[in-house]
Amino acid sequence: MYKKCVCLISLVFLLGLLGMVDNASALAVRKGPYLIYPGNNTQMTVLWQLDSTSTCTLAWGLDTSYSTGSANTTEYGSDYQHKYTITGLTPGTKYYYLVTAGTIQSMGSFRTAPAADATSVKFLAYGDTRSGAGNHNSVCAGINSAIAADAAYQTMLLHVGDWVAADAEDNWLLEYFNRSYRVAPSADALQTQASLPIQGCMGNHETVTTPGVVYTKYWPYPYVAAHYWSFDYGPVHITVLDQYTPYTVGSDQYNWLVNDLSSSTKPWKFILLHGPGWSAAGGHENNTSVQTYIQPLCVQYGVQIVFGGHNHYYARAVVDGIHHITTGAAGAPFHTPLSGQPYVVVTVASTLEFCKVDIVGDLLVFQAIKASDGTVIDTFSIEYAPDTTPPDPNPMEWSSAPAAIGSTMIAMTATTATDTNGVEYFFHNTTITGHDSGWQAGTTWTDTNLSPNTLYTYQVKARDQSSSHNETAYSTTASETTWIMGDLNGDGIVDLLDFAKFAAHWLETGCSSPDWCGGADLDQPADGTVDFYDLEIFVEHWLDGLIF
Ligand SMILES: [Ca+2]
Ligand SMILES: [Ca+2]
Ligand SMILES: [Ca+2]
Ligand SMILES: [Fe+2]
Repeated sequence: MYKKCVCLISLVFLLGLLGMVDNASALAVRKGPYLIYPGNNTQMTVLWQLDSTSTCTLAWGLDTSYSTGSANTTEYGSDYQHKYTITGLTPGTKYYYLVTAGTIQSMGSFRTAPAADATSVKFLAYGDTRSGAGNHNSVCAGINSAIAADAAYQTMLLHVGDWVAADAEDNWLLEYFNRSYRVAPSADALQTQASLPIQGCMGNHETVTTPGVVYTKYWPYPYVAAHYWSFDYGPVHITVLDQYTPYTVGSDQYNWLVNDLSSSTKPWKFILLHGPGWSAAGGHENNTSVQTYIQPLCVQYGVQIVFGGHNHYYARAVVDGIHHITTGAAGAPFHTPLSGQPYVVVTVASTLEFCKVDIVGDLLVFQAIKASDGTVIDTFSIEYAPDTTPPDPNPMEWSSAPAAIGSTMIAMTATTATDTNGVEYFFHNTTITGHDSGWQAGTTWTDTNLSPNTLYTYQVKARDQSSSHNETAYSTTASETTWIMGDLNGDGIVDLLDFAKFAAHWLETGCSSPDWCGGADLDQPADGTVDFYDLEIFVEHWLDGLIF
């Protein structure tokens, strides 16, 4: 009994000692440092994860003296994660940073996003890294070589999703953030992650196990909702979609997308999603929701490229001038593309690859690159033709000048204008405020709730639906007087002809704007019924307009 106790106590003591030794020596970096571009060109977010608690220091600067600034960080959440957004940086500038955790030092560098008015930019894209950590590491070796050959590619790396096989801790640890691959002489994936903000979307594999939970933990992008968001990068606007949250017409994501694309004034617009609308099958079929809901918006709002993956090869389809890229060969087991698929112009099977985009002013050059040797496996260019001309005619013209159609209504029609990017019209009541049409698609507009027997003046203008919204000059002004109260036929006198019309609507209900039961619902505001209240007003105005 005594012996047993001693043994147990010794064992417990020994275990405790081991634990202490373990705690003291085992501080290690589990992930990162890696980067997220938070959408502001004077900022960069640096993230890393340790395996135990430690206060860390992040220092940064224009060289490896890291002398511009520094900050201490403490972990957030419950899993030894650290995250710090450096602010006050100069756009388009390379910075070096150093993370110090205990005796461990991890270095990296990044380039801030270009100035908002920059006209040139380069960036990279890849996807479907998934369970092939070794393959992923090889692709990163190719990416690192591309940056070594042209430092201007140290900007950002888009990821089209399927980062891991399943959204579980072990997958993220052993797959995307795997630290054991050491393709000589360095760990290439770690170097890529420490050098480029990775701007990604969610793939279907990130919905496996815990849908998006661990994904969001390691990639806390500035989501608008669910996992969709957007950001500007120099002359580029990138919209990141979440295909595992509804995006059908009328859904929150769809409405956000319409607003996002229509309000961006950037010349270059790209969409990042996982499952492409047009690809070469052999793995997954085309995503018909992208075809139905996303493609029309690409046409309408001038999206030039949709980046996708899901199929593990490179492919390009061109539909109505929009390039649908499948860049899904950065790690996962290859699929074999089928030939003869609609709109597909290029497929490259069984080659680890990534994409390079090089924009100089109005010219974009795209290259798909074989990761192992830098060979160009596909290339195309897009010339951006900015819309600088307003619709025709300019100034805008009247098709039908404003004409009263009641004592409270004036209707008018603009000439149908033409523009390659579509036209919207704006009718302006210059007499009183609050009576403009707002931008509308139709050429006809009726101004309502006006005062009887009052002169109103109007102008109309048009604009195109390009991102620059070029406007025509206003038309000539045109004026019109509303009919006098009780004059239901507009001949200027309240007489028996009007009474006949009034009687025809007698006791009618459900009168509504703009007609108000032929104008017989006279009370102000009209109550929807032609009754004694209206008759009283009609009688009050009997023979108004008659000149004695
Ligand atoms: Ca135009
Ligand atoms: Ca009349
Ligand atoms: Ca009434
Ligand atoms: Fe996928």
